Amino acid sequence: MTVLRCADRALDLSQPRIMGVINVTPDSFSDGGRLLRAAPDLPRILDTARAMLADGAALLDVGGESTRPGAAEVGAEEELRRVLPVVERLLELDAVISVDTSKAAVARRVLDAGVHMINDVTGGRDPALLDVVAGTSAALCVMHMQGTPRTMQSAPAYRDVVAEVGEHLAERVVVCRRAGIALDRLVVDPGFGFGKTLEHNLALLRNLSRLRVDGVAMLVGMSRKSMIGAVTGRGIDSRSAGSAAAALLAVQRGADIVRVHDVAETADALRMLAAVECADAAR
Ligand code: HH2
Repeated sequence: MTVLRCADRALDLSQPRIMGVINVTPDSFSDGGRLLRAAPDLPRILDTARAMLADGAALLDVGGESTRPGAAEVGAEEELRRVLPVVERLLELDAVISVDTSKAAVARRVLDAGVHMINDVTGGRDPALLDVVAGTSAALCVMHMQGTPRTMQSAPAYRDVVAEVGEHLAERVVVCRRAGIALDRLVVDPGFGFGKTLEHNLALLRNLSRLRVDGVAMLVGMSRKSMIGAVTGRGIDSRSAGSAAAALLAVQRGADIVRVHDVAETADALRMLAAVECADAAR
């Protein structure tokens, strides 16, 4: 997989890519309420997005519903009220614009508006969402989650987390292909923190290369999550170094795209990796 087809954009994956997180929610775990007042704060969102691109992001992921453990569910109308005006503006920028949604109705409206990718944390559980994406040439990210955001952290349990998540991702790829979405439009994601304990998350990161599905891009999101807090002992606002280290470890183990809040720090970490690998290749 060297190119991910995302509607009219082609994302070159011969080098790792950074996806910047734009949460237009009142309650996201790390940045809720920053970009949404009574309505989306469009000037501030555009400034944030431009800064992320200048810092090295190639994709921007816009979310209108928090998926943090126990988060309240949001209706499609409210989700669209939050994300649609935002994506309409972000589409002016030179980036792959993704929308983080599990609702077919939301996906349809934002794809009509021109977004390049749908990021579904339920991994395409709703066949209607797969049909909507299949009817376009946009990309789709399918993530693994045990349970639902409301229940997922109550008692996550696996026989063998690496094998089970790997099997699930391979199965979702088959389902997506049957629905009519080609391999070069698909992205898989092990879903760090979604129905996983710290030990599960660390095992997945350690064995990330085993989770790859042939011919399919891989995305990971660990940025600022509780696994970083548990390892470093730091609060949400002080997890950028731990998050950049986790992104680096993921790229070394085969991730193509890292979904992060702190783009500049992540880009520096990946620059260091590229410099070392280039020097290695030249020897
Ligand atoms: N994590 C979050 C949201 N969406 N999508 C993918 N593909 N992978 C992830 O790991 C992932 C995701 C949670 O992070 P965040 O968006 O910062 O928080 P919230 O869900 O509270 O808005």
